[in-house]
Amino acid sequence: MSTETSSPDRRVAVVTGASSGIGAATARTLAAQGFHVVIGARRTDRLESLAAEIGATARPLDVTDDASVAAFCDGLDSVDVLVNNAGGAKGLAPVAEADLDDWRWMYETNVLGTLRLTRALLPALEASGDGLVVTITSIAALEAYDNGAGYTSAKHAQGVLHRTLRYELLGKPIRLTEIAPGMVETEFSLVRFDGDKEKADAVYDGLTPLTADDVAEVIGFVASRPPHVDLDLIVLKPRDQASARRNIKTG
Ligand code: 8X3
Repeated sequence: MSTETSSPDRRVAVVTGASSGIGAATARTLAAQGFHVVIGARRTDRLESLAAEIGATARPLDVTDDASVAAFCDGLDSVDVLVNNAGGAKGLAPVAEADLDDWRWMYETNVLGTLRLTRALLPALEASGDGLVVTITSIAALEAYDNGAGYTSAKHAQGVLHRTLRYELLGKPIRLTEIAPGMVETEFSLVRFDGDKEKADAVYDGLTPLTADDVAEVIGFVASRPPHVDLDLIVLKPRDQASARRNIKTG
Protein backbone atom coordinates (compact mmCIF):
# COMPACT_ATOMS: atom_id res chain seq x y z
CA MET A 1 0.00 0.00 0.00
CA SER A 2 1.24 3.46 -0.70
CA THR A 3 1.98 5.26 2.56
CA GLU A 4 3.28 8.62 1.40
CA THR A 5 2.70 11.31 3.98
CA SER A 6 0.94 14.54 3.15
CA SER A 7 2.80 17.80 3.02
CA PRO A 8 1.95 19.93 6.07
CA ASP A 9 0.29 22.70 4.05
CA ARG A 10 -2.24 20.49 2.25
CA ARG A 11 -5.63 19.78 3.74
CA VAL A 12 -6.31 16.10 4.33
CA ALA A 13 -9.48 14.28 3.29
CA VAL A 14 -10.25 10.69 4.26
CA VAL A 15 -12.69 8.73 2.07
CA THR A 16 -13.99 5.27 2.99
CA GLY A 17 -15.35 2.76 0.51
CA ALA A 18 -13.19 4.49 -2.07
CA SER A 19 -12.49 1.58 -4.44
CA SER A 20 -15.50 2.36 -6.66
CA GLY A 21 -18.67 4.38 -7.08
CA ILE A 22 -19.36 7.48 -4.99
CA GLY A 23 -16.23 6.94 -2.88
CA ALA A 24 -13.84 6.80 -5.83
CA ALA A 25 -15.54 9.75 -7.55
CA THR A 26 -15.35 11.77 -4.32
CA ALA A 27 -11.66 10.99 -3.91
CA ARG A 28 -11.06 12.28 -7.46
CA THR A 29 -13.06 15.44 -6.83
CA LEU A 30 -11.35 16.26 -3.54
CA ALA A 31 -7.89 15.55 -4.98
CA ALA A 32 -8.68 17.92 -7.86
CA GLN A 33 -9.60 20.56 -5.25
CA GLY A 34 -6.11 20.24 -3.75
CA PHE A 35 -6.78 17.94 -0.81
CA HIS A 36 -4.33 15.23 0.06
CA VAL A 37 -6.73 12.28 -0.01
CA VAL A 38 -6.37 9.15 2.10
CA ILE A 39 -8.50 6.40 0.58
CA GLY A 40 -9.59 3.19 2.24
CA ALA A 41 -11.42 0.05 1.09
CA ARG A 42 -11.10 -3.72 1.20
CA ARG A 43 -10.31 -4.11 -2.52
CA THR A 44 -6.74 -2.88 -2.39
CA ASP A 45 -5.88 -3.52 -6.06
CA ARG A 46 -8.47 -0.98 -7.17
CA LEU A 47 -7.42 1.36 -4.40
CA GLU A 48 -3.80 1.29 -5.54
CA SER A 49 -4.64 2.21 -9.12
CA LEU A 50 -6.87 5.08 -7.97
CA ALA A 51 -4.11 6.29 -5.62
CA ALA A 52 -1.62 6.28 -8.49
CA GLU A 53 -4.07 8.17 -10.71
CA ILE A 54 -4.84 10.99 -8.26
CA GLY A 55 -1.74 11.00 -6.05
CA ALA A 56 -3.59 9.75 -2.97
CA THR A 57 -2.49 7.60 -0.05
CA ALA A 58 -4.12 4.16 -0.20
CA ARG A 59 -4.61 2.11 2.94
CA PRO A 60 -6.54 -1.15 3.34
CA LEU A 61 -9.73 -0.66 5.32
CA ASP A 62 -12.48 -2.96 6.48
CA VAL A 63 -14.88 -0.71 8.39
CA THR A 64 -16.38 -3.75 10.13
CA ASP A 65 -13.08 -4.63 11.78
CA ASP A 66 -11.74 -2.74 14.83
CA ALA A 67 -8.09 -3.62 14.16
CA SER A 68 -8.34 -2.62 10.50
CA VAL A 69 -9.87 0.75 11.43
CA ALA A 70 -7.15 1.34 14.06
CA ALA A 71 -4.39 0.56 11.52
CA PHE A 72 -6.05 2.76 8.89
CA CYS A 73 -6.30 5.73 11.27
CA ASP A 74 -2.82 5.30 12.73
CA GLY A 75 -0.75 8.45 12.19
CA LEU A 76 -3.68 10.53 10.89
CA ASP A 77 -3.20 13.31 13.43
CA SER A 78 -4.84 16.16 11.57
CA VAL A 79 -7.77 15.45 9.27
CA ASP A 80 -9.86 18.16 7.64
CA VAL A 81 -12.54 16.08 5.93
CA LEU A 82 -13.93 12.61 6.64
CA VAL A 83 -16.31 11.13 4.07
CA ASN A 84 -18.17 8.16 5.53
CA ASN A 85 -19.09 6.47 2.30
CA ALA A 86 -18.59 2.75 2.99
CA GLY A 87 -21.91 0.94 3.24
CA GLY A 88 -24.56 -0.71 1.16
CA ALA A 89 -27.60 -2.96 0.95
CA LYS A 90 -28.00 -6.72 0.91
CA GLY A 91 -31.22 -8.30 -0.23
CA LEU A 92 -34.74 -7.03 -0.69
CA ALA A 93 -36.85 -9.22 1.56
CA PRO A 94 -39.99 -8.72 3.64
CA VAL A 95 -39.47 -8.58 7.40
CA ALA A 96 -41.19 -11.97 7.69
CA GLU A 97 -38.36 -13.48 5.65
CA ALA A 98 -35.50 -11.37 7.00
CA ASP A 99 -32.05 -12.86 6.62
CA LEU A 100 -30.20 -12.10 9.85
CA ASP A 101 -26.78 -12.31 8.21
CA ASP A 102 -27.82 -9.67 5.65
CA TRP A 103 -29.11 -7.43 8.44
CA ARG A 104 -25.91 -7.89 10.45
CA TRP A 105 -23.82 -6.97 7.39
CA MET A 106 -25.89 -3.84 6.77
CA TYR A 107 -25.67 -2.71 10.40
CA GLU A 108 -21.94 -3.46 10.57
CA THR A 109 -21.02 -1.59 7.39
CA ASN A 110 -23.44 1.34 7.45
CA VAL A 111 -23.91 2.02 11.16
CA LEU A 112 -20.97 0.61 13.10
CA GLY A 113 -18.56 1.35 10.23
CA THR A 114 -19.53 5.02 10.36
CA LEU A 115 -19.29 4.96 14.16
CA ARG A 116 -15.81 3.37 14.15
CA LEU A 117 -14.29 5.80 11.66
CA THR A 118 -15.94 8.91 13.05
CA ARG A 119 -15.07 8.08 16.66
CA ALA A 120 -11.46 7.33 15.75
CA LEU A 121 -10.97 10.52 13.72
CA LEU A 122 -12.90 13.06 15.81
CA PRO A 123 -9.76 14.24 17.68
CA ALA A 124 -7.90 14.72 14.37
CA LEU A 125 -10.89 16.54 12.84
CA GLU A 126 -11.04 18.86 15.83
CA ALA A 127 -7.27 19.40 15.73
CA SER A 128 -7.54 20.65 12.14
CA GLY A 129 -9.46 23.72 13.37
CA ASP A 130 -12.09 23.29 10.63
CA GLY A 131 -13.17 19.66 10.39
CA LEU A 132 -15.96 18.36 8.20
CA VAL A 133 -17.75 15.01 8.46
CA VAL A 134 -19.75 14.03 5.39
CA THR A 135 -21.87 10.91 5.83
CA ILE A 136 -23.45 9.32 2.79
CA THR A 137 -26.77 7.94 3.94
CA SER A 138 -29.61 7.53 1.44
CA ILE A 139 -33.21 8.51 0.89
CA ALA A 140 -33.66 5.17 2.70
CA ALA A 141 -32.53 7.08 5.83
CA LEU A 142 -35.64 9.24 5.47
CA GLU A 143 -38.34 6.83 4.24
CA ALA A 144 -39.50 3.28 4.83
CA TYR A 145 -40.42 0.96 1.97
CA ASP A 146 -41.69 -2.57 1.67
CA ASN A 147 -39.04 -5.30 1.52
CA GLY A 148 -36.35 -2.83 2.45
CA ALA A 149 -36.38 -2.82 6.27
CA GLY A 150 -32.87 -4.18 6.71
CA TYR A 151 -31.45 -1.35 4.63
CA THR A 152 -33.88 1.42 5.61
CA SER A 153 -33.48 0.73 9.33
CA ALA A 154 -29.67 0.62 9.05
CA LYS A 155 -29.67 3.86 7.04
CA HIS A 156 -32.05 5.51 9.53
CA ALA A 157 -29.69 4.48 12.34
CA GLN A 158 -26.65 5.77 10.46
CA GLY A 159 -28.46 9.06 9.80
CA VAL A 160 -29.44 9.47 13.45
CA LEU A 161 -25.88 8.68 14.57
CA HIS A 162 -24.60 11.39 12.23
CA ARG A 163 -27.31 13.92 13.19
CA THR A 164 -26.67 13.35 16.91
CA LEU A 165 -23.11 14.59 16.40
CA ARG A 166 -24.47 17.93 15.22
CA TYR A 167 -25.67 18.46 18.81
CA GLU A 168 -22.79 16.84 20.62
CA LEU A 169 -20.17 18.80 18.67
CA LEU A 170 -21.87 22.18 18.81
CA GLY A 171 -19.20 24.74 19.75
CA LYS A 172 -16.38 22.64 18.31
CA PRO A 173 -14.81 23.41 14.93
CA ILE A 174 -16.41 20.47 13.13
CA ARG A 175 -19.13 20.72 10.50
CA LEU A 176 -21.46 17.84 9.65
CA THR A 177 -23.18 17.18 6.34
CA GLU A 178 -25.50 14.29 5.57
CA ILE A 179 -25.85 13.46 1.89
CA ALA A 180 -28.96 11.38 1.15
CA PRO A 181 -28.96 10.20 -2.47
CA GLY A 182 -31.69 8.35 -4.30
CA MET A 183 -30.85 6.17 -7.29
CA VAL A 184 -27.19 6.35 -8.23
CA GLU A 185 -25.87 3.89 -10.80
CA THR A 186 -22.92 2.26 -9.04
CA GLU A 187 -22.24 -1.27 -7.82
CA PHE A 188 -24.95 -0.66 -5.19
CA SER A 189 -27.59 -2.87 -6.83
CA LEU A 190 -25.02 -5.50 -7.82
CA VAL A 191 -24.13 -5.90 -4.14
CA ARG A 192 -27.78 -5.81 -3.08
CA PHE A 193 -28.61 -8.64 -5.52
CA ASP A 194 -25.50 -10.65 -4.70
CA GLY A 195 -23.78 -10.14 -8.06
CA ASP A 196 -26.87 -10.75 -10.24
CA LYS A 197 -26.11 -8.28 -13.05
CA GLU A 198 -29.41 -8.74 -14.84
CA LYS A 199 -31.39 -7.84 -11.73
CA ALA A 200 -29.06 -4.94 -10.96
CA ASP A 201 -29.27 -3.50 -14.49
CA ALA A 202 -33.07 -3.77 -14.45
CA VAL A 203 -33.21 -1.30 -11.54
CA TYR A 204 -31.86 1.50 -13.74
CA ASP A 205 -33.34 0.45 -17.09
CA GLY A 206 -35.85 2.93 -18.49
CA LEU A 207 -34.81 5.89 -16.37
CA THR A 208 -31.79 8.13 -15.97
CA PRO A 209 -30.21 7.61 -12.54
CA LEU A 210 -27.64 9.87 -10.91
CA THR A 211 -23.99 9.05 -11.50
CA ALA A 212 -21.32 8.80 -8.83
CA ASP A 213 -19.85 12.01 -10.27
CA ASP A 214 -23.14 13.86 -9.70
CA VAL A 215 -22.89 13.06 -5.98
CA ALA A 216 -19.14 13.74 -5.79
CA GLU A 217 -19.64 17.18 -7.29
CA VAL A 218 -22.05 18.04 -4.46
CA ILE A 219 -19.57 16.78 -1.87
CA GLY A 220 -16.90 18.96 -3.49
CA PHE A 221 -19.25 21.94 -3.12
CA VAL A 222 -19.82 21.10 0.56
CA ALA A 223 -16.09 20.78 1.23
CA SER A 224 -15.35 24.14 -0.36
CA ARG A 225 -17.76 26.23 1.74
CA PRO A 226 -16.27 28.61 4.32
CA PRO A 227 -15.97 27.33 7.94
CA HIS A 228 -19.12 29.05 9.22
CA VAL A 229 -21.41 27.37 6.66
CA ASP A 230 -22.86 23.96 7.54
CA LEU A 231 -24.94 22.25 4.88
CA ASP A 232 -26.79 19.96 7.30
CA LEU A 233 -28.71 17.68 4.95
CA ILE A 234 -28.69 17.38 1.19
CA VAL A 235 -31.19 15.09 -0.53
CA LEU A 236 -30.51 14.44 -4.19
CA LYS A 237 -32.49 12.30 -6.58
CA PRO A 238 -32.66 11.88 -10.30
CA ARG A 239 -35.45 13.86 -11.97
CA ASP A 240 -37.00 10.49 -12.81
CA GLN A 241 -37.39 9.47 -9.15
CA ALA A 242 -39.84 11.01 -6.66
CA SER A 243 -39.23 8.62 -3.74
CA ALA A 244 -37.58 5.28 -3.02
CA ARG A 245 -40.58 3.44 -4.47
CA ARG A 246 -41.97 5.99 -6.97
CA ASN A 247 -40.23 6.67 -10.24
CA ILE A 248 -41.19 7.09 -13.88
CA LYS A 249 -41.37 3.31 -14.27
CA THR A 250 -43.58 2.62 -11.26
CA GLY A 251 -45.76 5.69 -11.95
C1 8X3 B 1 -30.38 3.73 -2.38
C2 8X3 B 1 -31.51 4.62 -2.67
O1 8X3 B 1 -33.48 5.01 -4.22
O2 8X3 B 1 -31.83 3.43 -4.97
O3 8X3 B 1 -29.62 4.19 -1.33
O4 8X3 B 1 -33.33 2.83 -3.15
S1 8X3 B 1 -32.60 3.95 -3.82
